[in-house]
Amino acid sequence: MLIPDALLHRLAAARAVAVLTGAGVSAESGVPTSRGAGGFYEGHRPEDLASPEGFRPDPVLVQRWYRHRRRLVREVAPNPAHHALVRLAALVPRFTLVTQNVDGLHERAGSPHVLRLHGALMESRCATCARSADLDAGPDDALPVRCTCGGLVRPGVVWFGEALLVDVLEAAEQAATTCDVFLSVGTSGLVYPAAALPGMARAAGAFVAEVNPEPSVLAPHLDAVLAGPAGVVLPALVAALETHRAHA
Ligand code: BV8
Ligand code: ZN
Repeated sequence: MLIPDALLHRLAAARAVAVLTGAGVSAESGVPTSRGAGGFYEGHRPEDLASPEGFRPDPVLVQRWYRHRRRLVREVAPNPAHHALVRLAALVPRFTLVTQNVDGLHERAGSPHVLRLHGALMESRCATCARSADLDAGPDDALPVRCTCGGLVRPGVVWFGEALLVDVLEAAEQAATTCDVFLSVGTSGLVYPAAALPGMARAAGAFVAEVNPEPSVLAPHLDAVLAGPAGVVLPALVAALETHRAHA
């Protein structure tokens, strides 16, 4: 995998690097992407289930979907893309990892201080009293899972139509607008406000590149597009940077 010289030089000279990841980073761990083939559940699109409007009329279906995803995530492991981002962080003075993913794989790979824009799949709480409650409690045929207060249990993720945590989003925007290099990895660039981050970085003068086997909607507006799977491209990028450093 050839890394563009322009990206390598900007990375080698960078004081601050910010990375935004999407579902594509976890694809090689076996976690289906939202818009890929495996994204549908019993014929439903994720954006139809991952919202208050999807949960209210059919909490059993939505709880079953999240229990299924939590079981899957427990069985998968971080892939070379996650591990490469841990190595990259050690090569730059200031590194910020922002993720749209809720699977917790960056944390399991050892990335510290991950800015999780859309929350955490493995956390769950009561939709009424907000106390922590176990979404995996009881058998599937006893759904819906309820809190001791009687409220329905929901996953600890940000649904479509719900606001992101203000402090997390502000920290992500701060990182995007103060970095020298911004990498957008494994995201289709369709979900806002996360999808606005690469454009904000570029407007603030950063060199912006994406890593994706398919060009995202953001691709035409970026400085470089590395066409390939994150599990191949990111390790190659880190190796090239380490070599560049050794000969500098
Ligand atoms: C908000 C948690 C405002 C849940 C997620 C109309 C009506 C209502 C809202 C809107 C609307 N129009 C726009 C909106 C805003 C909406 C939005 O953007 N909708 C989109 C669909 C148009 N956004 C919101 O609602 C956000 N909130 O705006 O609030 C507000 C303000 C104040 C008060 C109240 C409200 C909330 C958005 C968060 C939604 N939650 N996740 C859950 O997971 O169950 S988003 C969900 O989608 C995942 O987090 C996932 O990450 C994301 C999809 O994006 P990607 O990560 O990019 O994944 P995707 O599958 O799309 O793409 C994968 C990419 O990987 C592809 O490009 C593929 O080529 C690539 N790939 C594949 N293999 C690999 C690879 N890349 C590298 N390597 C590989 N091997
Ligand atoms: Zn409750």
